[in-house]
Amino acid sequence: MVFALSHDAFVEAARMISEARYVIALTGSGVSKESNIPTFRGKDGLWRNYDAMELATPTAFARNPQLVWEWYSWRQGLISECSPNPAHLTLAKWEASGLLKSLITQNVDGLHVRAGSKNVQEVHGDLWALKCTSCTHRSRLSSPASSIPSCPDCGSHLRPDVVWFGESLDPTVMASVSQELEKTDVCLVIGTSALVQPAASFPLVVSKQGGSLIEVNIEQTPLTQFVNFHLSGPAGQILPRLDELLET
Ligand code: BJW
Ligand code: ZN
Repeated sequence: MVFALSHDAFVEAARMISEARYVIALTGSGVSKESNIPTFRGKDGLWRNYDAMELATPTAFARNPQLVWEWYSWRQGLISECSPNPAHLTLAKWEASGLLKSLITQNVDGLHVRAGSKNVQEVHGDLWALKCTSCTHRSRLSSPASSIPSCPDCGSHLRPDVVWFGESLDPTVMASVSQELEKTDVCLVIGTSALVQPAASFPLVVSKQGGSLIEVNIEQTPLTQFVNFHLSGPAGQILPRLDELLET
């Protein structure tokens, strides 16, 4: 593992990216921090003030749908006021230029898509998508829900189409992710604590098949010991700096 404290380490990481055959990125909530969206854990994280088990589980929703919806509505309002930051924009630029083949995100904020990324796997769902708790109805919100939305087909509660603890990730999305991981020789891991499974294991799949990992984070994570480069700092500064080096 190499900590990028020197210009040389950045140059080496940029070289690794430019010489790779198939580069992908895995992002977490830290990539949206500079867009003013709180992360989950750590200082000022969402779960410093809210208990995850009260909010991000199917049991919590069944017990108190009003409370869970209030939390999601608050986050929808917050996110609708935020814009993609230089980290999202750099990843979109790299995809457009062919450098980045795909993006796997744990985020439900939609900022990668708003930044222009096209090949995005939103493995934990989408904050604006809705699904019925009883039938197969699916729809989308265009503005924050002020109260619990009802299903137009059966009248049951609608819930955000996100992945809560104890729920499986969409098998179609997981199949696409597996295909991407198989092809990958360099994986950028940006702004995730690498604590939540199965996403935390995606980079390990890449490293076990001989690929390389470049981590971008303001802190070390359980993954840091396995990475080739740990670029320490805010993603909105580190990714544009790498981009400058890739252009020279
Ligand atoms: C910056 C920065 C800046 C800040 N620049 N960096 C195996 C072992 C143990 C447990 C399990 C296991 N397999 C499954 C589990 C259970 C569970 C799990 O992983 N638990 C662990 C916590 C122990 N996983 C599940 O339940 C998953 N389902 C599953 O596996 O199904 C099969 C199964 C079911 C039942 C039993 C067994 C298997 C589902 C997980 C769903 C996670 N859902 C959430 C909520 C989504 C909806 C919503 O948003 O409301 O997803 S939880 C939350 O955590 C959210 C995030 O996507 C996810 C990851 O968080 P993330 O993005 O990493 O954020 P943080 O805050 O943790 O970290 C931010 C990072 O950014 C930090 O490192 C900062 O330093 C950094 N940072 N500013 C760069 N400017
Ligand atoms: Zn329904």
